[in-house]
Amino acid sequence: MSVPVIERMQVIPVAGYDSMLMTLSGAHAPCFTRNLVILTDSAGHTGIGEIHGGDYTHDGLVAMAPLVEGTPVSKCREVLQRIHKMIDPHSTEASEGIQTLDMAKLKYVVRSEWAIECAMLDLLGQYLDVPMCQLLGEGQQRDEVEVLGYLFYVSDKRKTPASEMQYIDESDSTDPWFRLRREEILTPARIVEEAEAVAAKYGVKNFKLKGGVLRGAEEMEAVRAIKARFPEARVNIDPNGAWSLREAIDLCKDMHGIITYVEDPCGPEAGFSGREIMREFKNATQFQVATNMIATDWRQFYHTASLNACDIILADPHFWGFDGAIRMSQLLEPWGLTFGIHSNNHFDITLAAFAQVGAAAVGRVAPLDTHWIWQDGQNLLLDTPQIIGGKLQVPKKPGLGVTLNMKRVEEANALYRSLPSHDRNDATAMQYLIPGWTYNHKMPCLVR
Ligand code: GKR
Ligand code: MG
Repeated sequence: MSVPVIERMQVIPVAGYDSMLMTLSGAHAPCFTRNLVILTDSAGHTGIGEIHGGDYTHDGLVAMAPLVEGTPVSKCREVLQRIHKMIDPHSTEASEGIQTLDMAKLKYVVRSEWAIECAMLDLLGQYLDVPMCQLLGEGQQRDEVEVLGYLFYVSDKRKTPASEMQYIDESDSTDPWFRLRREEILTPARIVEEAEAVAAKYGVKNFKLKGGVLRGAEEMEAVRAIKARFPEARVNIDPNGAWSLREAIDLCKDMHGIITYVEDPCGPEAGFSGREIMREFKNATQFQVATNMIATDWRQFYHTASLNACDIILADPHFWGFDGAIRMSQLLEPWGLTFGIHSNNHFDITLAAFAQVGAAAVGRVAPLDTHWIWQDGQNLLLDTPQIIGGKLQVPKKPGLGVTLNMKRVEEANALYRSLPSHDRNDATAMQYLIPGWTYNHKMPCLVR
């Protein structure tokens, strides 16, 4: 039988609803955006991929379509090679990465072609009748993948004008987590309630608190409160590099036994890169550190590894590619370092993709990040992978192992088209909380 050929590539931008989640960059807007790639092959199969939203990524994908259509599903690597010849993957736009969490630079770190890689691996897996994880690295290592409970501070959406910022309301939901996730959560006691609700719903055993919102000492109180409530949990805090080296050391030095590892505690300062500063933080505190900021491509990773500046690399497949993320796990394993995955807001197609990558990663795998708990219910799939007992279930069907719900995709596309802007902007909502607020990568967003 001849290998099926990709007949059509559709790029469908979509949007979903979000809470007023707080980070160093400001406050999440009421909606987030993503781009879907849908490939159809001559055997009648559909391959899907999901990646970050925004016009830059969308337009890049549309320009790549002629390099994909007409190709046999077995030629994924050849297609990616053609794309890389066209777009120069080593362009300097991405070289600063997101060391300072500058959201305007995220679109250079995210590489559209990895959505095509995902959709092609989906088709190839269906053709060969194996799950995608069997096609990656050394094949499937596990059939469920631990995820962490990704906790955020949440601001009161009623402080923004409903006419302009229509945050989702779930106050009449019968699900306690669904109700809570749309309310204000700004104190240690409320963060503990959040952790309890997430643990009750998904069975997660470990937590990450997104910091960079309040003063570091207040965030440490929240971390202590989580650990007191869940003594067995691995608790991690991620201020996205908001603290100076001195502050980070002061804040963390007495937290051994409470924090398991720290994610991007500090970043570039005084002429030193985030990699050098993280190394000094490690020297001073002996804490393990994780990153999705100082190593977002192989060139940055070279310097990170040379300095031994990081112990846990959160290799988002949307930054590194699917093959690239698994290659990272293969590199880290013999060095005794740990692999993990970073996330931004996403739909359940990415959840399925994380399940496949998490299933194929070798060596030590940290519980994966996922924002899905904030989006759960807005499913674009008929068969959304489930998180049970804190473990994401790896789909058993071939390829990505999931099926699109086209009606939901059309609705999410209509929502996208109704938005005034498609790019992430965390400043607008923030300016309703603090008039005139502007981003400062060294100041927690509610500290002005
Ligand atoms: O989605 O707001 C967010 C996160 O803060 C995101 O921007 C970060 O990139 O979650 C990410 C992280 O772990 O640094
Ligand atoms: Mg992070």
